[in-house]
Amino acid sequence: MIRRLTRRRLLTTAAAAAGGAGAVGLAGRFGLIPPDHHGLYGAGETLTYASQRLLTSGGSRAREFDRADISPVAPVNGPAPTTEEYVRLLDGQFADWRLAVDGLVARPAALSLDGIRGLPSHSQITLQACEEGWSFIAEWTGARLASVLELVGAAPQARYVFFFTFDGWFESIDMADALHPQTLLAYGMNGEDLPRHHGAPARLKVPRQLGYKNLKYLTRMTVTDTVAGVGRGLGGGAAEAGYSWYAGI
Ligand SMILES: Nc1nc2c(c(=O)[nH]1)N[C@H]1C(S)=C(S)[C@@H](COP(=O)(O)O)O[C@H]1N2
Ligand SMILES: [Mo]
Repeated sequence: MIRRLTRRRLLTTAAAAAGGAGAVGLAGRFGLIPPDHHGLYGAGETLTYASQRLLTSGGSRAREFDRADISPVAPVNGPAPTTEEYVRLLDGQFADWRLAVDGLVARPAALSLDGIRGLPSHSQITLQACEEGWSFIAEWTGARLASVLELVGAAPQARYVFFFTFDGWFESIDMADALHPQTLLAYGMNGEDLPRHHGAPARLKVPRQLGYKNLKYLTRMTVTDTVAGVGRGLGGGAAEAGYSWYAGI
Protein backbone atom coordinates (compact mmCIF):
# COMPACT_ATOMS: atom_id res chain seq x y z
CA MET A 1 0.00 0.00 0.00
CA ILE A 2 1.27 3.44 -0.84
CA ARG A 3 1.35 5.70 2.21
CA ARG A 4 0.39 9.18 1.21
CA LEU A 5 1.51 12.12 3.26
CA THR A 6 -1.55 14.27 3.74
CA ARG A 7 -1.09 18.01 3.85
CA ARG A 8 -2.05 18.01 7.53
CA ARG A 9 0.60 15.42 8.28
CA LEU A 10 3.16 17.36 6.30
CA LEU A 11 2.49 20.47 8.32
CA THR A 12 2.52 18.54 11.58
CA THR A 13 5.81 16.95 10.64
CA ALA A 14 7.25 20.31 9.64
CA ALA A 15 6.04 21.90 12.88
CA ALA A 16 7.58 19.02 14.81
CA ALA A 17 10.80 19.59 12.91
CA ALA A 18 11.06 23.04 14.46
CA GLY A 19 9.93 21.90 17.87
CA GLY A 20 13.10 20.81 19.63
CA ALA A 21 16.39 19.00 19.51
CA GLY A 22 14.82 15.56 19.03
CA ALA A 23 12.57 16.79 16.27
CA VAL A 24 15.44 18.63 14.59
CA GLY A 25 17.25 15.29 14.63
CA LEU A 26 14.28 13.78 12.86
CA ALA A 27 14.26 16.56 10.26
CA GLY A 28 17.98 15.92 9.76
CA ARG A 29 17.37 12.27 9.06
CA PHE A 30 15.01 13.23 6.29
CA GLY A 31 17.38 15.80 4.81
CA LEU A 32 15.23 18.73 5.86
CA ILE A 33 17.76 20.86 7.71
CA PRO A 34 19.23 23.84 5.86
CA PRO A 35 22.95 24.48 6.31
CA ASP A 36 22.50 27.78 8.16
CA HIS A 37 20.35 26.42 11.01
CA HIS A 38 21.56 27.43 14.44
CA GLY A 39 20.14 28.45 17.80
CA LEU A 40 16.62 29.79 18.12
CA TYR A 41 16.58 31.54 14.75
CA GLY A 42 17.63 28.19 13.33
CA ALA A 43 14.39 26.54 14.43
CA GLY A 44 12.46 28.99 12.22
CA GLU A 45 14.78 28.39 9.27
CA THR A 46 14.30 24.65 9.63
CA LEU A 47 10.52 25.03 9.71
CA THR A 48 10.43 27.06 6.49
CA TYR A 49 12.85 24.81 4.64
CA ALA A 50 11.29 21.57 5.87
CA SER A 51 7.74 22.62 5.02
CA GLN A 52 8.74 23.93 1.58
CA ARG A 53 10.68 20.77 0.84
CA LEU A 54 7.79 18.53 1.97
CA LEU A 55 5.14 20.55 0.17
CA THR A 56 7.18 20.79 -3.02
CA SER A 57 8.49 17.25 -3.03
CA GLY A 58 6.28 16.57 -6.05
CA GLY A 59 8.48 19.00 -8.01
CA SER A 60 6.11 21.97 -8.00
CA ARG A 61 6.89 24.81 -10.35
CA ALA A 62 7.21 28.54 -10.03
CA ARG A 63 4.40 30.30 -11.87
CA GLU A 64 5.10 31.02 -15.54
CA PHE A 65 3.63 34.07 -17.29
CA ASP A 66 2.75 35.17 -20.82
CA ARG A 67 4.91 37.38 -23.06
CA ALA A 68 2.39 40.19 -22.48
CA ASP A 69 3.27 40.13 -18.77
CA ILE A 70 6.97 40.88 -19.31
CA SER A 71 7.90 44.01 -17.34
CA PRO A 72 8.85 47.03 -19.48
CA VAL A 73 11.65 47.85 -17.04
CA ALA A 74 13.93 45.35 -15.32
CA PRO A 75 15.79 46.89 -12.38
CA VAL A 76 19.41 45.94 -11.73
CA ASN A 77 20.78 44.97 -8.35
CA GLY A 78 24.56 44.60 -8.51
CA PRO A 79 25.97 46.14 -11.71
CA ALA A 80 28.52 44.30 -13.84
CA PRO A 81 31.99 43.83 -12.34
CA THR A 82 34.68 46.31 -13.38
CA THR A 83 37.66 44.04 -12.78
CA GLU A 84 40.27 43.82 -15.51
CA GLU A 85 39.51 40.14 -16.10
CA TYR A 86 35.76 40.67 -16.50
CA VAL A 87 36.15 43.71 -18.75
CA ARG A 88 38.58 41.78 -20.98
CA LEU A 89 36.14 38.87 -21.32
CA LEU A 90 33.26 41.28 -22.00
CA ASP A 91 35.29 43.08 -24.70
CA GLY A 92 35.94 39.71 -26.35
CA GLN A 93 32.19 38.92 -26.28
CA PHE A 94 33.00 36.17 -23.78
CA ALA A 95 34.68 33.96 -26.41
CA ASP A 96 37.42 33.27 -23.83
CA TRP A 97 35.04 32.84 -20.88
CA ARG A 98 34.90 29.38 -19.34
CA LEU A 99 32.65 28.14 -16.58
CA ALA A 100 34.72 25.84 -14.38
CA VAL A 101 32.75 22.87 -13.07
CA ASP A 102 34.48 20.78 -10.43
CA GLY A 103 33.96 18.93 -7.16
CA LEU A 104 32.00 15.68 -7.00
CA VAL A 105 31.83 15.16 -10.75
CA ALA A 106 33.18 12.37 -12.95
CA ARG A 107 34.33 14.79 -15.66
CA PRO A 108 35.47 18.21 -14.39
CA ALA A 109 34.95 20.72 -17.17
CA ALA A 110 35.64 24.23 -18.39
CA LEU A 111 32.50 25.02 -20.36
CA SER A 112 32.46 27.66 -23.06
CA LEU A 113 29.40 29.76 -23.78
CA ASP A 114 28.97 27.87 -27.05
CA GLY A 115 29.22 24.62 -25.12
CA ILE A 116 26.38 25.68 -22.83
CA ARG A 117 24.37 27.03 -25.78
CA GLY A 118 24.81 23.62 -27.43
CA LEU A 119 22.80 21.93 -24.68
CA PRO A 120 19.01 21.77 -25.10
CA SER A 121 17.68 25.29 -24.65
CA HIS A 122 14.68 26.19 -22.48
CA SER A 123 12.83 29.46 -21.93
CA GLN A 124 10.62 30.51 -19.07
CA ILE A 125 8.77 33.71 -18.22
CA THR A 126 9.00 34.04 -14.47
CA LEU A 127 9.00 36.60 -11.68
CA GLN A 128 12.26 37.61 -10.09
CA ALA A 129 11.63 38.98 -6.61
CA CYS A 130 14.28 40.84 -4.64
CA GLU A 131 14.27 40.62 -0.86
CA GLU A 132 14.20 44.43 -0.90
CA GLY A 133 10.60 44.35 -2.08
CA TRP A 134 10.66 44.94 -5.85
CA SER A 135 10.17 42.40 -8.60
CA PHE A 136 9.89 42.07 -12.35
CA ILE A 137 8.81 39.51 -14.90
CA ALA A 138 11.21 38.51 -17.66
CA GLU A 139 11.83 35.73 -20.11
CA TRP A 140 14.99 33.76 -19.40
CA THR A 141 16.65 31.36 -21.81
CA GLY A 142 19.35 28.87 -21.02
CA ALA A 143 20.36 25.29 -20.43
CA ARG A 144 18.89 23.34 -17.56
CA LEU A 145 21.38 23.07 -14.73
CA ALA A 146 20.35 19.39 -14.68
CA SER A 147 21.78 19.00 -18.23
CA VAL A 148 25.09 20.50 -17.15
CA LEU A 149 25.21 18.22 -14.10
CA GLU A 150 24.50 15.25 -16.34
CA LEU A 151 27.22 16.35 -18.77
CA VAL A 152 29.88 16.44 -16.03
CA GLY A 153 28.55 13.34 -14.28
CA ALA A 154 27.56 14.66 -10.85
CA ALA A 155 28.13 11.95 -8.24
CA PRO A 156 25.18 10.27 -6.50
CA GLN A 157 26.36 11.59 -3.12
CA ALA A 158 26.11 15.20 -4.36
CA ARG A 159 23.94 17.33 -2.06
CA TYR A 160 24.71 20.92 -3.03
CA VAL A 161 25.92 22.95 -5.97
CA PHE A 162 27.96 26.05 -5.20
CA PHE A 163 28.19 28.99 -7.59
CA PHE A 164 30.97 31.60 -7.62
CA THR A 165 30.93 34.91 -9.46
CA PHE A 166 33.30 37.52 -10.86
CA ASP A 167 32.17 40.01 -8.21
CA GLY A 168 32.88 37.68 -5.29
CA TRP A 169 29.39 36.36 -4.54
CA PHE A 170 28.90 32.71 -3.69
CA GLU A 171 25.76 30.72 -2.96
CA SER A 172 24.69 27.09 -2.90
CA ILE A 173 21.45 25.34 -3.72
CA ASP A 174 20.46 21.78 -2.87
CA MET A 175 19.97 19.02 -5.42
CA ALA A 176 16.17 19.37 -5.36
CA ASP A 177 16.56 22.88 -6.79
CA ALA A 178 19.65 22.03 -8.86
CA LEU A 179 17.82 19.27 -10.73
CA HIS A 180 14.50 21.11 -10.95
CA PRO A 181 13.40 21.62 -14.59
CA GLN A 182 12.98 25.40 -14.12
CA THR A 183 16.52 25.89 -12.80
CA LEU A 184 18.59 27.27 -15.67
CA LEU A 185 22.05 28.48 -16.46
CA ALA A 186 20.62 31.43 -18.34
CA TYR A 187 22.46 33.17 -21.19
CA GLY A 188 19.44 35.00 -22.64
CA MET A 189 16.90 37.50 -21.37
CA ASN A 190 13.80 38.74 -23.20
CA GLY A 191 15.02 37.25 -26.48
CA GLU A 192 18.50 38.80 -26.42
CA ASP A 193 21.89 37.80 -25.06
CA LEU A 194 21.92 38.24 -21.29
CA PRO A 195 22.58 41.98 -20.85
CA ARG A 196 25.81 42.91 -19.16
CA HIS A 197 24.21 44.23 -15.95
CA HIS A 198 21.83 41.29 -15.66
CA GLY A 199 24.66 38.79 -15.36
CA ALA A 200 26.49 38.30 -18.67
CA PRO A 201 27.59 35.91 -19.90
CA ALA A 202 25.57 33.49 -17.75
CA ARG A 203 23.63 33.52 -14.50
CA LEU A 204 21.74 31.11 -12.34
CA LYS A 205 17.97 31.31 -12.66
CA VAL A 206 16.34 29.50 -9.78
CA PRO A 207 12.84 30.98 -9.96
CA ARG A 208 11.60 29.18 -6.87
CA GLN A 209 13.96 31.31 -4.76
CA LEU A 210 14.41 35.04 -4.13
CA GLY A 211 16.57 37.27 -6.31
CA TYR A 212 19.68 37.02 -4.22
CA LYS A 213 20.05 33.30 -4.94
CA ASN A 214 20.00 34.00 -8.70
CA LEU A 215 23.71 34.67 -9.05
CA LYS A 216 24.98 36.69 -12.00
CA TYR A 217 28.43 36.84 -13.69
CA LEU A 218 29.19 33.15 -13.05
CA THR A 219 32.75 31.91 -13.17
CA ARG A 220 32.74 28.58 -11.33
CA MET A 221 30.45 25.82 -10.04
CA THR A 222 31.36 23.16 -7.50
CA VAL A 223 29.35 20.07 -6.65
CA THR A 224 29.67 19.03 -2.99
CA ASP A 225 28.18 16.80 -0.32
CA THR A 226 28.70 19.42 2.39
CA VAL A 227 28.71 23.18 2.77
CA ALA A 228 31.52 22.99 5.33
CA GLY A 229 34.77 24.49 4.14
CA VAL A 230 33.23 27.04 1.77
CA GLY A 231 33.38 30.48 3.37
CA ARG A 232 32.11 30.22 6.95
CA GLY A 233 30.27 26.99 6.22
CA LEU A 234 26.76 28.49 6.05
CA GLY A 235 26.17 27.68 2.40
CA GLY A 236 26.73 31.13 0.93
CA GLY A 237 27.40 34.80 1.31
CA ALA A 238 23.77 35.74 1.94
CA ALA A 239 23.56 33.47 4.99
CA GLU A 240 26.82 34.95 6.25
CA ALA A 241 25.25 38.40 5.95
CA GLY A 242 22.21 37.33 8.01
CA TYR A 243 19.81 36.37 5.21
CA SER A 244 18.29 32.94 4.95
CA TRP A 245 20.27 30.32 3.00
CA TYR A 246 16.99 28.93 1.71
CA ALA A 247 15.04 31.74 0.05
CA GLY A 248 12.06 29.79 -1.32
CA ILE A 249 9.06 31.71 -2.65
N1 LIG B 1 27.04 38.17 -8.95
C1 LIG B 1 25.96 38.80 -8.45
N2 LIG B 1 24.77 38.15 -8.50
C2 LIG B 1 23.67 38.76 -8.00
C3 LIG B 1 23.75 40.03 -7.39
C4 LIG B 1 25.01 40.69 -7.39
O1 LIG B 1 25.16 41.83 -6.92
N3 LIG B 1 26.10 40.04 -7.93
N4 LIG B 1 22.61 40.60 -6.85
C5 LIG B 1 21.53 39.65 -6.48
C6 LIG B 1 20.29 40.27 -6.09
S1 LIG B 1 20.16 40.85 -4.51
C7 LIG B 1 19.22 40.29 -6.92
S2 LIG B 1 17.71 40.86 -6.41
C8 LIG B 1 19.36 39.87 -8.32
C9 LIG B 1 19.14 41.06 -9.23
O2 LIG B 1 19.16 40.65 -10.55
P1 LIG B 1 19.00 41.73 -11.70
O3 LIG B 1 20.10 42.75 -11.51
O4 LIG B 1 19.08 40.99 -12.97
O5 LIG B 1 17.66 42.38 -11.48
O6 LIG B 1 20.62 39.33 -8.63
C10 LIG B 1 21.26 38.66 -7.59
N5 LIG B 1 22.50 38.10 -8.10
MO1 LIG C 1 17.94 41.17 -4.17
